Amino acid sequence: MESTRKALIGMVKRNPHDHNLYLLKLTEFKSLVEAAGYESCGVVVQVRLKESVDYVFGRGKVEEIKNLVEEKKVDAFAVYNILTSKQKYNLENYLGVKVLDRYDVTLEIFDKASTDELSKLQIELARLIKSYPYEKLKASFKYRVGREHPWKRSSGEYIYHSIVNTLKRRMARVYDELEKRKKTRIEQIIKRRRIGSPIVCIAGYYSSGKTSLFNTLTGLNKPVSPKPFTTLSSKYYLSNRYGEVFLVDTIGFVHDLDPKMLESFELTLNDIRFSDVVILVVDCSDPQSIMLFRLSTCLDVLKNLEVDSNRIVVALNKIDLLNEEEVLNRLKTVSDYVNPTPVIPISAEEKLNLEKLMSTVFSKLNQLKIQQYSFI
Ligand SMILES: Nc1nc2c(ncn2[C@@H]2O[C@H](COP(=O)(O)OP(=O)(O)OP(=O)(O)O)[C@@H](O)[C@H]2O)c(=O)[nH]1
Ligand SMILES: [Mg+2]
Repeated sequence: MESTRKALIGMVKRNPHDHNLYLLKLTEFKSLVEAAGYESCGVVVQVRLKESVDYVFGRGKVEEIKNLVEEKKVDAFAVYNILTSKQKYNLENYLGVKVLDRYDVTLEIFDKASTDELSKLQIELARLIKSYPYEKLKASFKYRVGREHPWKRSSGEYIYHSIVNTLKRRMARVYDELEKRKKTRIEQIIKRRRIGSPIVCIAGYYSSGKTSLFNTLTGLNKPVSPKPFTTLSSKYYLSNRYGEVFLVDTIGFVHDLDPKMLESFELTLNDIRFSDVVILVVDCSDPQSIMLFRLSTCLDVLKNLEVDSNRIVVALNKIDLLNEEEVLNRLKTVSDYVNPTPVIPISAEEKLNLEKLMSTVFSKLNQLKIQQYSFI
C-alpha cells in the first residue's frame, strides 16, 4: 500500500479585505492536496499585497515555514499560489523538501487517475509547459552557464543546452500529436452532427456526480468515485432512452485552474464547447457557500468556453442526501443565482426526477432549433 506523505500547506493572501473567499479556496486546496496522496499537517497564510519575487512569502515567513517543515517532518510544501520557476527553485533549495503549487497538485491527481493515452498526452503537455522554465533555471544553476568562462562555451553549457533542447523537442512532439488528434476529434464531432442527433454534454465541478448521471441515463457502468478527477477523457454514447441524443461525460472543473493547464486540455474541453446543450451538474449536498463557490467557477469556465447561458440546464444533484425543506431552499438559492436558466432537482444514484430533467433538455433543444431556423 502507498504510504501517506505529509504536506504543509501555504498561501499568500493578497486581498486584506477578503475574509471568506480565501478560506473556501484553502479548504478546496486542502482536499486536492489530500487527493494527491498527502496528509495535510498545517496551514500557513501570509497577507501581502504583493507576492515576494524570490520566495512568494516574505523572508520572515519563509523562516517560520522552514521551522515548521523541520518540526513536522513534512515531505512537501504545497503552495496555493502559482509559483514562478525562481520562487519554486528558491523555496525548494531553502526548505530542503519538494515544493508544489496548485498546478503541480492538480497534475499529480491527474497522473494517478489517468489510464488512457489521450489524457496521458494532455497531462504530459501540461507538465512540460509548466516545468520547462523551471528545469531550464535548475540546469543553468547546476551547470553554471556563462559563469566559468563567459567568453567561451564550457562543457557544462553543452550539457545545459542538450537538456533544454531535449525538453523542447519532446514538447513539440507531444504538441504535434495532440494537434493531429484534435483534428480527428473535430471531424468525429462533425460526423456525429451529420447523423442529426443533438449532442448533450454533462459538465460540472469534480465529484458532482456527472458520471453517475451519465451511467443512469445510458445504462453504462463507467467508473464513479468520491475522489476528484475520476473521469479525465470524454465518453460519448448515442442514447435512445429519452429521445435520440449523444450524451457526453466530461472532465470535472476546478477553481482557479491555470490557463496553461486549460490549453493542454483543449481537446477534451472542445467536447463541451461543441455540444448543443450542457447539463451542468451541481452537488447540492455541499455546504451552501461551497456549492455557490463551485457553481460560480463552473459558470465562469462555461463562459470561457463560449457556452451561452441559454444552452445550459442545471441538474441539482444528490437531493437524496437532503430533506425536503433543504432541497427547496437549495433550489431557490440556485434558481435565483442562475435565473433564467432552468434548475431541476435530481438524484443520479436514486434515479429521481430524471424524466423531468431530460424533458427540460429536449424542450431546450427544440427552442434552440427554432431560434436557429429563425436566423435563416
Ligand atoms: N448520495 C448520492 N451520491 C451521489 C449521487 N451522484 C453521485 N454520487 C456520489 O458522488 C461521488 C462522485 O460521483 P461521480 O459520478 O464519480 O462524480 P463525477 O462528477 O463524475 O466526478 P469526476 O469524474 O471526478 O469529476 C461518488 O461517490 C458517487 O457515488 C447522488 O445522486 N446521490
Ligand atoms: Mg466522472
